[in-house]
Amino acid sequence: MVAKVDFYNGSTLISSDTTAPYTAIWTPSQAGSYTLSAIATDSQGASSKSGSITVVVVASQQTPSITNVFPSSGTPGAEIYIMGSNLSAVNGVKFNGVAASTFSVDSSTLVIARVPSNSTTGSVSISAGGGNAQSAGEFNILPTKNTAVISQIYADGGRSWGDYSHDFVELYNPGVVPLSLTGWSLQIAIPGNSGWFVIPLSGSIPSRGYYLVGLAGSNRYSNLPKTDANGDFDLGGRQGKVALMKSTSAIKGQTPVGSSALVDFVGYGQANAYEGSYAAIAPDRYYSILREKNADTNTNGWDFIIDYANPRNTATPVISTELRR
Ligand SMILES: [Ca+2]
Ligand SMILES: [Ca+2]
Repeated sequence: MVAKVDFYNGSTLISSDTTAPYTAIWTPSQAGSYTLSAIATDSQGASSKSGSITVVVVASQQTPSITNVFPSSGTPGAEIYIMGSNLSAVNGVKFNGVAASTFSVDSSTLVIARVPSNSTTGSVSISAGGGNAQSAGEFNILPTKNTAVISQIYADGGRSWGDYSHDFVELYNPGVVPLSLTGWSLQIAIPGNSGWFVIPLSGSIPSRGYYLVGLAGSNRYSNLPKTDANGDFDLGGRQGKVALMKSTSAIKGQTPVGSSALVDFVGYGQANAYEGSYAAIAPDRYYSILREKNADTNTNGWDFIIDYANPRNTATPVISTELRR
């Protein structure tokens, strides 16, 4: 005859019952997976253990709320903090009705979301099992800056001492969305030639990614990564000028500085024009000139360092840590 039944959560006693029917009431304090079992003891002291069952307890579906969106403005692709309460079960985030494809639930009080590329200014809303919530204020969508920089120049392609078969110019997009190059051009001035050579560009540069323009070199072999655009122009080793323009019209005069179509310009070595007060150092043999940290102070002499050539193209993986800057 059963005298007592002990009920357990794992090895922790929940309660004991000495009268039939033998029951226990248990309220878990938090969501999780629990293993429950019971041990019956008879009046002679003999006992028998039941099989165990596993119970998964889910969080109660409480109504979420938004107390703050930080910052209150940003460009598409920017990371935004949505703060509030009961956010653990958030399963959707929208910016003025446009779903954010990238978001993560950090805690019950914080969701981190990226502004979707096609959203417009308006309130931020979230959906969760327990309901929906909307921000009190509007989130301002800022225009994406359509900008890129000339990130690397290599001028000794195809020489017996050079590391690479072709000269190249590399571009970098510091933005958080891809940058379309439709209607843009790379323009090059070569010592001994008057005027500018125009290389129309197409396609786009990935967010925080690169774009490789192959130039003159030895056609007997090629060891550049796949180029994204090409022009058979030979960059000078001692001096040169390279301009990225939002136009395919050839630059007039010695310098594009001051042109509304100018995106970025580099004059190196003994070039007769450059950004700011000093020309960049000239590249040499195995070496490229590279834009340090891809930053642009608009003085070429401050921005470029000389180092081993390292051509990168649109397929070069974006370093994921850069996304968390
Ligand atoms: Ca060259
Ligand atoms: Ca610049």
